[in-house]
Amino acid sequence: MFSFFKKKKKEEPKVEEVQVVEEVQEELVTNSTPDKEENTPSKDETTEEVVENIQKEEEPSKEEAIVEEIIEEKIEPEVIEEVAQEVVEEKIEEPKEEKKGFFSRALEKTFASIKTVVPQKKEKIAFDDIEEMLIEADMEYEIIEKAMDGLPEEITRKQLRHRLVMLFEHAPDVDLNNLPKPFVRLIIGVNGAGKTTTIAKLANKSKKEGKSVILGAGDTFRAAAIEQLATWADKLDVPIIKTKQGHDSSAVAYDTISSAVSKNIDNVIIDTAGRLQTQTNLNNELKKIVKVCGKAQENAPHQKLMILDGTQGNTAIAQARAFNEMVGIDGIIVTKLDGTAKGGALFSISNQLELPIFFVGIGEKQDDLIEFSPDAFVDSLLDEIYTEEK
Ligand SMILES: Nc1nc2c(ncn2[C@@H]2O[C@H](COP(=O)(O)OP(=O)(O)OP(=O)(O)O)[C@@H](O)[C@H]2O)c(=O)[nH]1
Ligand SMILES: [Mg+2]
Repeated sequence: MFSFFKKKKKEEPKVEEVQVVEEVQEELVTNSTPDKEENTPSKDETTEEVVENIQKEEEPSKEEAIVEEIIEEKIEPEVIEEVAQEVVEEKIEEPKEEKKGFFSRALEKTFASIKTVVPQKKEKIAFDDIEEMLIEADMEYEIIEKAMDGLPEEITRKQLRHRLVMLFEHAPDVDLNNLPKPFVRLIIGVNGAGKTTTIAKLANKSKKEGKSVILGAGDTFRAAAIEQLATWADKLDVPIIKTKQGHDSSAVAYDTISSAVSKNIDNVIIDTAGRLQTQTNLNNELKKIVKVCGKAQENAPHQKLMILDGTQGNTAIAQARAFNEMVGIDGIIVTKLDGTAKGGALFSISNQLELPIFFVGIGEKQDDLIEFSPDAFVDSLLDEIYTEEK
């Protein structure tokens, strides 16, 4: 009955991915960069070489050639020098808000809609009411059916808890004690999903954990996007690598990682322009960024994180699936949960995509990011409708 929940074996890499890895490995052997060997990067030269090599390797499509034309200019070294700052280790004050019960506060709207179905806390709740409650919370019906398969007419907290927690079986595939240095995260998603704000939150978290961090302003399509991230970098007092609007975003990614390597920085977080899964040019650009990251550091980006707008509920799944096919996603961050009654979509998002949810965003400020815990999430939901503690 539970075969549905069984964790799928890790998918074999796609042919395209294997080719990219092989190409990058070949390149690393034949063209090892002076950055890594001498710790004294000649940034402009190396970036130019790497980006050019990538361009030569690929036979660009017609559309791609147009994009390349637009973004081909290299980063001016003085721009990089101007913005590269020393890392400040100073810690940001811990948030006062206690962690306990944070989901109840963050998911206020979702829980309010659940309570329209189950207004009174009970020891056992009718099957139909649970089903309706989960529909109200925007959990996909297909998932509800499978999750509730075989449950009795009256369901206890324990029975339901077991089934709901099982939906989040895709635990993060990261050994936190053995992270590469720098640890490179590439942030991707559609327009306005919350990418740039989430980067600020992740950088803030890094600092609070005593880790150094550098940001890469890889959204080079809008000047305002570069400014937005630069403003956050300034506020959080973290270094940022940026370039001018219209310049090559993969070059920014390369320089950010190179800078982190030479300055021994722990974490790299790279922003990207918002894009739809249907925009071929932008998607080719994204593939190129991924490839260039691997040239700057082996296996980078170590995490490709998809940012999903929580207010879109289940409709975000199709987007994420397309991006997953495009570049391979390692995990999800769901934003704007504070402003939606669709919190139940978290179940479907994780289960359908077979990906872990690493964090959820619950506001616009730097501290409004919660590490996602399936247990805490399910327990706070059940606290709203069941009398029993466990
Ligand atoms: N309430 C709330 N607002 C958020 C959250 N995360 C981001 N926002 C807001 O959503 C809007 C878009 O956020 P951005 O970080 O600029 O999104 P983006 O994905 O970088 O957008 P583009 O660069 O235009 O693609 C901003 O007004 C943010 O303040 C969140 O968790 N909760
Ligand atoms: Mg942005």
